[in-house]
Amino acid sequence: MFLTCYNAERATGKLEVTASQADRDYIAAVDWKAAEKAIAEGKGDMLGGVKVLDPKKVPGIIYLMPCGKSPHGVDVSPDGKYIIGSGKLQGVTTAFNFEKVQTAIRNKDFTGDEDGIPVLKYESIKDAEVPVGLGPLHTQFGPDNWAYTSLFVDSAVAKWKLGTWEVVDKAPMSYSIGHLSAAEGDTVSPDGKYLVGLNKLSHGRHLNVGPSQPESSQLVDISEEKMKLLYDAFTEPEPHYAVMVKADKLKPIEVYPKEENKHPLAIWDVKDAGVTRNGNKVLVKMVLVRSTLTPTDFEVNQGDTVKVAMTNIEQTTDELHGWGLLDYNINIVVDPGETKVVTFKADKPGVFAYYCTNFCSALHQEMQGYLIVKPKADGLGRRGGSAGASPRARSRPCPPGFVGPGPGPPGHRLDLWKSHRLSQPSASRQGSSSSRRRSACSERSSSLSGT
Ligand SMILES: [Cu+2]
Repeated sequence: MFLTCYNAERATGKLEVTASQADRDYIAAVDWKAAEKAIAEGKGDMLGGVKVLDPKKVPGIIYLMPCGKSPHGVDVSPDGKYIIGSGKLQGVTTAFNFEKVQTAIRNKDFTGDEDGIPVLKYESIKDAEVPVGLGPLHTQFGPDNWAYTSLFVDSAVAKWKLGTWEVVDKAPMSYSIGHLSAAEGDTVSPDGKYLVGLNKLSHGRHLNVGPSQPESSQLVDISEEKMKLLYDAFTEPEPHYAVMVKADKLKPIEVYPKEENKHPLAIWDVKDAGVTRNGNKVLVKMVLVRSTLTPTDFEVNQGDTVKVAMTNIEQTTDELHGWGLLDYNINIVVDPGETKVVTFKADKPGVFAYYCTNFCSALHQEMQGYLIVKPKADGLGRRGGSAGASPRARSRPCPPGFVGPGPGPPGHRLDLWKSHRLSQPSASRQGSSSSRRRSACSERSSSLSGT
């Protein structure tokens, strides 16, 4: 197993100076089978509860291969013959020969040690320094001994051949490239055909939308002698070690099978949905299925601890549902066949909409309900009621566009609230809770009819 290591100086302080004193950093070659054997033989010291092998006490488990300063990646060729690594600011990448590494270890061909770890002689283990270009970071592989190295400083990908060490082509990247991913290029049988250059710094390639710049990646055709840029796409920031595999290798499950859901709070029938109270703890078992969240509303008392266990009983591919309760900063997604639980303290009184936050059908927006949190005491010192289906549930005074009152931002979908705010005179917003509710209803219907 190989890994890069840098700051061989163990320097601190001004690293631009202090960590650049030595000629080389290292690639560490770990004989993990020897390490495994040492552990089996009872070697190793317990450090903070973890068993650690000290190379000084257990020789033969790790060796250092000298490498250009500040190396980034280290990659092994598909046939296992070569180890490729280089300094981040070099103009060459080094191909080390694995057989030569093993021979050097056997012959104790060392130039010294670092904290008891033997350093192999560079000249004895390298096969070639390949002039790929400036800033080589990572190497991926194709069929027929082709290798592809990302060049951070040159902003390019170099194509070269293992064995002959000939650099045959360079594909410019429109940004500083970091990692790269060739089709199955990290396996013993690379597929060739495609390569993706993964961005490190896009340097204004895209429209500036703020301090954080969009990141991009570029798809390159590597099926022919000359590489060809095919496509430029956006990507998540800082992509690392992406792997490209053939689509037919992917066999994910499409839903969580009902029979495998052993969640103690899972329910599969709307008749089992409901609300139970134990002291000030309220448990809501909820069913999520197109196009209803059951129960469609429930009441709790201010201060209650509310646990909502929701089961998405769909067994249809891609039929995810969400449960958003905006005013309590809750928004979770439940996959088909999955049960998820959310617990919160109902500390804000009012009526709050909860709704499906994952588009699921034509009635997706209608898939919503209401949490009613009764205030601790009204103006006359009377306390709110107990948990259960609300009276409103039995005789709905409002259409689904109902806007809840409440002291904070109204418990409502943002789009509806926007239309509400735009058209409602401020005076009516200061009326009583019930008049606000009524005006919100009429407001909603008028805004609906107006659109
Ligand atoms: Cu839904």
